[in-house]
Amino acid sequence: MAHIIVTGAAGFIGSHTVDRLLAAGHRVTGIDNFRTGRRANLAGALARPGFAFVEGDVTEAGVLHRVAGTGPTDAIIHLAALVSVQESMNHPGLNYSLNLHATHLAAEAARLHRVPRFVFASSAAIYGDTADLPIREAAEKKPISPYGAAKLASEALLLGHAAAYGFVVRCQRYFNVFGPRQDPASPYSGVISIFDRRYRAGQSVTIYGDGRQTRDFISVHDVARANVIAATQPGIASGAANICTGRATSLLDVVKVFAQHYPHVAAPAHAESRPGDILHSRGTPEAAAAALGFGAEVSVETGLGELIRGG
Ligand code: UD2
Repeated sequence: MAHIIVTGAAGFIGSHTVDRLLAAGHRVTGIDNFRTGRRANLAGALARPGFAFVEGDVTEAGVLHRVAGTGPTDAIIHLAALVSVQESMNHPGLNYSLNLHATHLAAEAARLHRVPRFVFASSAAIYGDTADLPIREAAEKKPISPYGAAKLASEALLLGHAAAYGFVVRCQRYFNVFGPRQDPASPYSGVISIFDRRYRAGQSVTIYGDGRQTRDFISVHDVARANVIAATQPGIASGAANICTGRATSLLDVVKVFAQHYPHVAAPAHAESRPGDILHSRGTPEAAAAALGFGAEVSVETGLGELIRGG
């Protein structure tokens, strides 16, 4: 049984990661300031004896330091972040505080308290808009947003710390994550969370463009499993890997699944493509398989079915 600190524990990916760690018998200390995370996401975890929760802001020096100083910690899973690319465009300074400075503070907590493992929520956004698909880890990194830039800078910071101070860092480059608890609040939220909310309300969805654009949609259950492996499996070395399925799913395919479940909802409307929207994104899953023994197991159809049934 390990003790793991999870930052951003009340968030979409954080809360699923916490649930999976607890189910595997680990002890978890979760940190969140509820900026975008929700207490309701931790309802299951808070009822379990292996879970402790600290309400706090990881951009404040001392918060993680204090938590890591309370006893031996086997890993930090750092998921707390400004999660919206659009918000990073509007507020780059806030983005660098949450997505880079907080990484530095978390890395320092790992160094000072001799935490042997560190798992970081990186993103496919570090690659930018590449036409060279599927995206390999060695591809050129050309972020096109403050969000992508901060994630890329955080990777460099962490891998430098890992090499200098002798702990293991895994940078998890998530592709398009979907599943229960994803927040559909903004027009720039993940498309599946927006579609789910609208179909539930009996409202038709809007497809920007012809719907043939594709993404590498990965279930949050697979992402949480990848985090647990990276944090707890023995014999893992530092590095970065795509956390993806390697498969392309079009928006039309996604809508087809929703339409089967909601036959009475009107057909989607089409609108102009979003400026700056990329047509296709898909990653190579081989590096995660080699480094972590991880492969996605939940198909988009299965994951969507679970989401739609209320999961
Ligand atoms: C964005 C972010 C990515 C991540 C992801 C959420 C960028 C560069 N990347 O990527 O980092 O946060 O969102 O999983 O911003 N769409 C519709 N109708 C809608 C909403 C979206 O057709 O109501 C389209 C959208 O124009 C795009 C596709 O669906 O072509 C996927 O959109 P998304 O925002 O879920 O994901 P993505 O890959 O653009």
